[in-house]
Amino acid sequence: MSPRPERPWWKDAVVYQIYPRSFLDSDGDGVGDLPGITAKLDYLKALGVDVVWLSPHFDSPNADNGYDIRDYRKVMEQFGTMADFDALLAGMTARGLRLIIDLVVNHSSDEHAWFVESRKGRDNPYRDYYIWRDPGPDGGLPNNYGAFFGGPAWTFDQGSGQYYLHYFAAKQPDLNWENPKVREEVHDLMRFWLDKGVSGFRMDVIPFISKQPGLPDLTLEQRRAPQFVYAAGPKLHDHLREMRREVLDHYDTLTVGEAFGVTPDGARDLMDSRRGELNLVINFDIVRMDIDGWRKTTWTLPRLKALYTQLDQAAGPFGWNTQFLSNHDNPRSVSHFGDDDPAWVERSAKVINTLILTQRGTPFLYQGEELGMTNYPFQTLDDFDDLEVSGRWRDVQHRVSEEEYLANARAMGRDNSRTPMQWTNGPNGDFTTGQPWLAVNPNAEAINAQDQTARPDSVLAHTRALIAWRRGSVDLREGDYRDIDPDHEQVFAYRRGALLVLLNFGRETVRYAVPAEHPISGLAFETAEVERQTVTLAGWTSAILAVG
Ligand code: TEU
Repeated sequence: MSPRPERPWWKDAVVYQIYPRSFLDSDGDGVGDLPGITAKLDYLKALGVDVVWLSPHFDSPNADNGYDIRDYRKVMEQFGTMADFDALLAGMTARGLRLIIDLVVNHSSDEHAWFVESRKGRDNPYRDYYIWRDPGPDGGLPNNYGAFFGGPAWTFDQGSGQYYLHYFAAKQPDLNWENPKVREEVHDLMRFWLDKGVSGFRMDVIPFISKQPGLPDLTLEQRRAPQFVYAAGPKLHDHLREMRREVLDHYDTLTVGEAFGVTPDGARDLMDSRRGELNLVINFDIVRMDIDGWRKTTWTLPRLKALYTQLDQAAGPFGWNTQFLSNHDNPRSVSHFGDDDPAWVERSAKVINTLILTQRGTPFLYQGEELGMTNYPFQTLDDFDDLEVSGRWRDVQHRVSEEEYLANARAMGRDNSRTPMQWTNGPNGDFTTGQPWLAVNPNAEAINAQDQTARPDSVLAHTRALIAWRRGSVDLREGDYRDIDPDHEQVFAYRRGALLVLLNFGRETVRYAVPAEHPISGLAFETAEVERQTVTLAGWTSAILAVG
């Protein structure tokens, strides 16, 4: 790691995301838990990651798998106890690993004590913790906002005769950040976890916390992608700077904002180191490049490359990007951007992981990506657990066939990445001894950690080796990024400082002629056939060359 004081530690870190529900179940109830993670810390250490981002581990009725929090200071019962959390953190600290946790404060659960109070009536002291509105002039909804999980973003409360706002499910009421008490509560709960020793937060849909003044109706155009309106509230930057001043500046932290609804230029402001807001943002441009609402469209390699260049330029000298191709809300990277045919999955997962680990920015690997885990072969809509799949289906079923909807959910549904980790080729991949909450992918027989740990040519071995190599490479960690061949339809070729990275995104072998201005001086990582300036890349392989 870089010893230079002006370079923050998180720029050189590799982050690994854990979705606790699906990582490892230690007590046989079919749900992953904190002791399960503690049991695998040596696995993570051997992989070589520096930071774990833990998806929500808080008390929750699980309408949205923990993204609906009932008590911000309590551990979800299915995941264990506070003592289990402390043991996990101690185990990580002992191994030099840092932990960042999920801060979900755009909304809480409707079962949170604040909301239970708030809905008691207009005079309740907690009323203003949430966003309540009278019915519209026609007696109906206060405005035409839609919720991401289907239906309107408003739910009527009989008792008090008002509607409350929820951008996500009705069980996820939005908090009112205009209320200073809400902001203080959030600052307090952040301190609670920082004082325990966590190293920061991944902030869930953080751009949504500031609402549009007066909550005007969306235009037809805006209704297609309301996130861009929701993320553009006028107080967002003030709230973030206040959070920084009040809380974060007093600790050594990493903050990563989930920048849903933010353009690359907007993201630059959020992470500009001079502005004192966030350190990093999670950008949606790449993972959603081929998504239109619930529909999957197509992507091309030149378009993907253009996005990488755009994002790199948008970050500018005062920003720093995150590099990721999957998480718990997106399909598996090898199925989305690679080739998950059993004959190609290993090779292409290595190419995908090489892309993530050699771009300029802080890489985020999602659990199972180090193994090349794939999408799940869903057969019917009932196979999905995710409320997004059922909620959107209710919205569109009057105009879309089930077959078409299912085909899209199979490709893009969030449960693809939420199926349990595949540890061995045993029953349920040895994720649990009980009945898993979501089915284990049948390909655990072929794709699992035990097999890959033993095999030097595995995706896991490749990913480990590259993480280790990256640590020693200033070019990969700090070097400038330049795409040298933006139009090539099968090869992704880019400079990182004095390195040239070549990725073959197809099954056919390519004899790639490297332009003379990048004189090859040798192979830096991995083997490939190099003859003067020509590199032969077999189907779905990569090469990292020293040039200049
Ligand atoms: O997700 C933000 C988000 O809006 C999307 O990624 C979401 O998955 C959906 O596709 C929107 O259409 C965050 C969390 O990561 C996600 O798991 C939660 O469900 C959501 O916020 C609500 O907390």
